[in-house]
Amino acid sequence: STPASPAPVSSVVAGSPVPGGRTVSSTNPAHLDRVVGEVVLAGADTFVAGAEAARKAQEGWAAVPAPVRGRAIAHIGRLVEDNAEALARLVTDEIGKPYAEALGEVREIVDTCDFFLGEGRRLYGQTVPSEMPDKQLFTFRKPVGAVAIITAGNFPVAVPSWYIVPALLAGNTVVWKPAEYSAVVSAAFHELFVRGGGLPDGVFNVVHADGAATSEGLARALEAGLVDKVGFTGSSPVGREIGALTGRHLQNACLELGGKNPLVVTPSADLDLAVEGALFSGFGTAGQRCTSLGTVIVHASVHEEFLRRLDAAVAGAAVGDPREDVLMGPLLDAKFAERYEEYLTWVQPHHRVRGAQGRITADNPRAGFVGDPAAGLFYHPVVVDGVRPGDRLFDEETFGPVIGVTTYETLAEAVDLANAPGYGLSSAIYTADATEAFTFRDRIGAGMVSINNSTSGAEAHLPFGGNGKSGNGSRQSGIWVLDQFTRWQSVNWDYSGRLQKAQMDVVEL
Ligand code: UN1
Repeated sequence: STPASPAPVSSVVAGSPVPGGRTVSSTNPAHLDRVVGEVVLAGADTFVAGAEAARKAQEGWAAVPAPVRGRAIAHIGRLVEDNAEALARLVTDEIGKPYAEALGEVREIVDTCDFFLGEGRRLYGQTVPSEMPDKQLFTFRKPVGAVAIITAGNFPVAVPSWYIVPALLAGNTVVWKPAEYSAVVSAAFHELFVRGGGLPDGVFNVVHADGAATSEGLARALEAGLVDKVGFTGSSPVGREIGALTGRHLQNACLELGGKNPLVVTPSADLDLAVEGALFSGFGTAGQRCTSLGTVIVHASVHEEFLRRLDAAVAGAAVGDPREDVLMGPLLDAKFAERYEEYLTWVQPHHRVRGAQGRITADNPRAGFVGDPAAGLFYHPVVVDGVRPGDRLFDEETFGPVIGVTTYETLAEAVDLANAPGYGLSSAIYTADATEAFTFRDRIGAGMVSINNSTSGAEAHLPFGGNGKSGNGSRQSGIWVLDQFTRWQSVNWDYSGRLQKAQMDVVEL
């Protein structure tokens, strides 16, 4: 594992490290006795200072021609690619994500840079005809300004890049608050971005802080008019708070929240493929993706056979050292392990617990541990059959390696069950019937639908985002995220030499 970094990780505001604060250790969740690095957690003042630095640097950064900003993004992408393996190893060490997935996550930064480096030479506006002669209408994209990005640690590098790359490309400056438990990875990411892009001081600030300091700092920065846009990836309850706070400042935050993502298995499904999809999206990243599978909704006629194959797959799944070729490593952090055990108490008497040999019960949640609980945050993958609306396991996001299973008779019923929890991020259907697939696509409330693929695995240039409890309708990725980080400016240019009044000086044929 990576040796502990000699200097503690600290916030960087206007190009300089910020001293002072409470020092905590970021540990390796696969070996809780191994410290990956020390982190200095700053207070609310530092968050405000980060926003101030972003505010000060913004005009200068916006004045850099967009194609030149695009080149900065190209250089960032190249540097990340050159350091991909080291960064992925750090992801594996600090949050326990299996190395292959961690490398894929780093690849996602490069994909995002690949997309946006070209956008530097596009960032198109439009020319629009006027209803009057000798007059031309235009649209321009303008940067929003100084943006605050607050991200979770389950995707400690890919998801931040989804915000930070387009924000910078479009001429915004950033204050970023990463998760405390992925601070060492975040510091490496920040360093690669600043160095790779040759970013002037203050363009990209990072503030390591806990939730309380961040919410106080964000509230003060908004009050002081230092932040023009907030991007947040995390839980639905915190998303609601941020939505309410930014709403009071007439802002529309970009919110990417939780999910309870359904996977429908129809009678015509390729069952082995569906099992593979359920395994990857249920237990990959130990079930801690926002796109993780929540509930399998399987047609009653194939329920037994599907479960038989899923049981076999789960029994054969490798759980262990995330540096090895495993399906699942440990949970991200002790606080998630604690919460996950609380979720396991939601198992009801009418549920049939599988996959952990039935050992997990409400009064014995720790029976799910692999090995010595003190050594690492390892759990068995758990399948709970017989969940139904009204059960917390059916209704609520668990953010852990447990999936529910329920049955349906008609497609309409499957869609109702899929929509019932009120989230709407990702979804999947396994079917050989195109009509069924497209009917599902039409009726499902989710922002993302997979047909014969798992609920996870978004690509960096397709809109990503959810509805209902999963967000406020904002979308990331590809050209669509530019609507988060730019605002349209409409321009009319009258070269007639007289005052032409719209709707009043009507030109007749
Ligand atoms: C998240 O869990 O916050 O589609 C993002 C996926 C990943 C991204 C997930 N590419 O699962």
